[in-house]
Amino acid sequence: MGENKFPRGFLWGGATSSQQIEGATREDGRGKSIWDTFAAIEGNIEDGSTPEVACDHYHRWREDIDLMSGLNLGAYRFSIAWPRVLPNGSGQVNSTGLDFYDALVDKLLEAGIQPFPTLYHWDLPQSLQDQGGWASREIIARFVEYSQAVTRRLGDRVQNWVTHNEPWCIATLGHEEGCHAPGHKNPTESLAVAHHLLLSHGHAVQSIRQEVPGAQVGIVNIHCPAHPLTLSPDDLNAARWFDGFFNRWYLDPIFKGKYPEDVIEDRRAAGHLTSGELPFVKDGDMAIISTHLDFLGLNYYSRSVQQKGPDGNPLPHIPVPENELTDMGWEVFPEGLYDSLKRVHHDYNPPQIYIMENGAAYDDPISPDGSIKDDRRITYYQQHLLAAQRALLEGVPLKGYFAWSLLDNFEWGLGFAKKFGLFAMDKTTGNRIPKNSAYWYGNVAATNTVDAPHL
Ligand code: IFM
Repeated sequence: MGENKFPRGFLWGGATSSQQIEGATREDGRGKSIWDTFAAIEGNIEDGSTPEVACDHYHRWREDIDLMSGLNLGAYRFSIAWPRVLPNGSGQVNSTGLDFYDALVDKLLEAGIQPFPTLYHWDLPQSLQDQGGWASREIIARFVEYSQAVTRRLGDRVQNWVTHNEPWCIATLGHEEGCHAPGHKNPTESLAVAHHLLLSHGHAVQSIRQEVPGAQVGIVNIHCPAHPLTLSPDDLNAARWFDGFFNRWYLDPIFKGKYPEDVIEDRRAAGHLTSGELPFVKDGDMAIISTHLDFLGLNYYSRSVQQKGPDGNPLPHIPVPENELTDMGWEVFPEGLYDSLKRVHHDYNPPQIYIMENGAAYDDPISPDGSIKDDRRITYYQQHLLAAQRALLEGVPLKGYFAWSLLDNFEWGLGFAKKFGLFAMDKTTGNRIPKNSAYWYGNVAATNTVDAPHL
């Protein structure tokens, strides 16, 4: 492997999700999702936008695959909208909804692009939320039913499957902080939600393997290294707390079959649990959650610097002024990707790892010559890829990298104001406009080499 060269067969991909790009939320029998509901409530989405049209990918998907071919991509990570497949969450399958993914998969394969579908990237059917959503144990059977409907249709062509995207975000942002759908602020509920997500993941892994012989199955977790602001015992404890709450609460059950004791104690001390027992865990659950995986998808954006706050609890996030921040307010910290890969490999040893999301939000204008000079995004990608390559050279079984995101899209509670795309989208025409980072990334994929950007 040359200095900046990646191994032969390394997969270069782009990533998106259904609710963020598809639009067509009322077409062809699609049911309502919790994000349709959440976005319709005034004040929930910072720029007042909704995902009703989004990037209109539901109609422009052929063109979007052509964009990926133009970038020499070998893989595409997208998600399937549960409400398109089962408009009521369960029961009658909407075959027109599945037709969309069927055609998408065929065209991807024709273009030599491996499909990496994610079953759940946050767009729960509203009717299931009305029955308790992820807080109810009933949802597990519904998720398996949904995963069967999808794998029975696509499993003859799709080998790589992801169950959930970022359970931490679903549990914490959606059920503890309330800034994501369904907008609940209930820490006790969020713990049950996390457990039901993990348990539904374990059941779905088993079901996917039954339906798709030879399937490669994984889950995608967001990973965020926690660093203490100072080496004081309080700050060190704050960093331990954050790491437990964000990373280990998900990785320990999946790979070790148990929840971390220190986090259980943190939650009990905070009053989120009445005792050191987890009331939602039943006999046999942990064995199902820790069903062997073929790969772990790791999403990385930034680190978190932790400090004990005035009330004794860790402060949520300390920006480090000397480092650059992206438009999300997230510190650019490429070493954190190297550390995350090494840590996950060392502590959990998944057989294969894919970086399933990595990227940066920056808003760069269209220049008079029509180009979008997003140099900061190119530098971000370059530095993170070099950090990933360093981990690879040191033995981490990293198999591929998916840039987040192919297109500027609906960035959840922040609407369309935060732009992660390799392609921008003209608001009026919906036309895709390549940014300079798209050309740069296309060259990385073509040469399997991370060149220094010429800025
Ligand atoms: O846009 C999101 C994506 O849906 C999940 N991971 C983080 C991205 C950036 O916030």
